[in-house]
Amino acid sequence: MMHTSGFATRAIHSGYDPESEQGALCPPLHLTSTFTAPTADEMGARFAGEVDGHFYSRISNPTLDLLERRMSALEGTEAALATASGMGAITATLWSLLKPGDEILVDRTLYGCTFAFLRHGLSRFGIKVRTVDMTNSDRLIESVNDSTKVVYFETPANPNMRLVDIASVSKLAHVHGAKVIVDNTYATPFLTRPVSLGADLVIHSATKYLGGHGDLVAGIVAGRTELIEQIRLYGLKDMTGAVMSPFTAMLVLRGLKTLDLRMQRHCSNAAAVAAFLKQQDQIADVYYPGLQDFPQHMLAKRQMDDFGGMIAFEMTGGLQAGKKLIDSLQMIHCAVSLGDAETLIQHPASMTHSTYEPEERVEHGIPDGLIRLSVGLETISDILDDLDRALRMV
Ligand code: 3LM
Repeated sequence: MMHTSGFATRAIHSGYDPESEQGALCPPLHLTSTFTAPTADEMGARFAGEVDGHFYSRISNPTLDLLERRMSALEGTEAALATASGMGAITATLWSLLKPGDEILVDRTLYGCTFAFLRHGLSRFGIKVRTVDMTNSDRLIESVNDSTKVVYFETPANPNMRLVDIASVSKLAHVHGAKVIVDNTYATPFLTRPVSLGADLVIHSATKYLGGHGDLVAGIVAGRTELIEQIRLYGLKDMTGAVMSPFTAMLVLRGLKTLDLRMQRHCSNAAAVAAFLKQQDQIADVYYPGLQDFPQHMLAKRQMDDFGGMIAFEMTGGLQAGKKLIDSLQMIHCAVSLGDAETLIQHPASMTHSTYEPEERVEHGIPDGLIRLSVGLETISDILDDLDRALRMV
């Protein structure tokens, strides 16, 4: 029943019946590392997976279970897995699905630490990492082949906002038997449900919009039960141990209750900020999928229910002007991370994407002058006033 309810209803109710917890409106927090069983046979059967039941919180915990059910209801997947961070979700997933000799094909632009993991993690262990511009379908067709086991991308991509067509990339990857993994952190399931468009797995940094209040670090993977259980039992339990704490799960559950409301405000505030930036002489380019002249505006309309809260832009005065702008803002803080109530601004080349070498940044579409803005939930006139005042000082 719940899977067919509206998005906000699922974010508030799905997977929890207060009657099962003495009527408690809010689900209890299960702070326990281990679980007891009445007999040795029963505990053995739980370990063997012959019966349901918790036995240790690195494998499962009721508070995490609820978050996992709720995330699968929002992403429209059979199952989900909670992890200690977005990087925990990415590493547990990729360590589980790839072995030496396999190939992973990734999009040109990725979050800095994801890129660093491919280099310092997977590549060092005999997994071939290949990069392609997934916005170019001819290049993509040439690049996928039968050794490709995983196709991995972000849409919109952090930090430059490029979009990847989930349906067409999934179709092509599946011809070669590759699994498609989409990092849906920027869009959230409120805007895009990658599995409904053909992807196999969805990854989130729940630190961002899902938590939504800048008070936690967390990750999620969602997809088919068979894949999620493989990631839980190998990537998470044995390889990374990147388990979410029940405290964090409770905070993410609280955040999810307002995801629908918050995303609406993030989107309307960001649309207004993008339109404002577009009119400023000191700004050369604004990258926001909702702008009519955004190169992939039509794809954004097909694949996203609205255009999100993230903006990237370049100033006519280049990096120095961008830094001056950041330093001149009063309400808007200079900080990495995104999706919080507070509007945040940062410089990808020296911060979130400093894991790329300078020449790699050019190749991967991250110009030195690019500035990233995570538009928050403040009163829109205050955000615009702060930007306007700071732009006059540049
Ligand atoms: C950032 N991003 O400011 P955690 N996938 C995407 C992300 O943006 C991130 C992760 C995964 C930022 C973090 S940079 C030092 C701060 C698209 C994180 C990783 O492990 O939960 O941080 O998620 O862009």
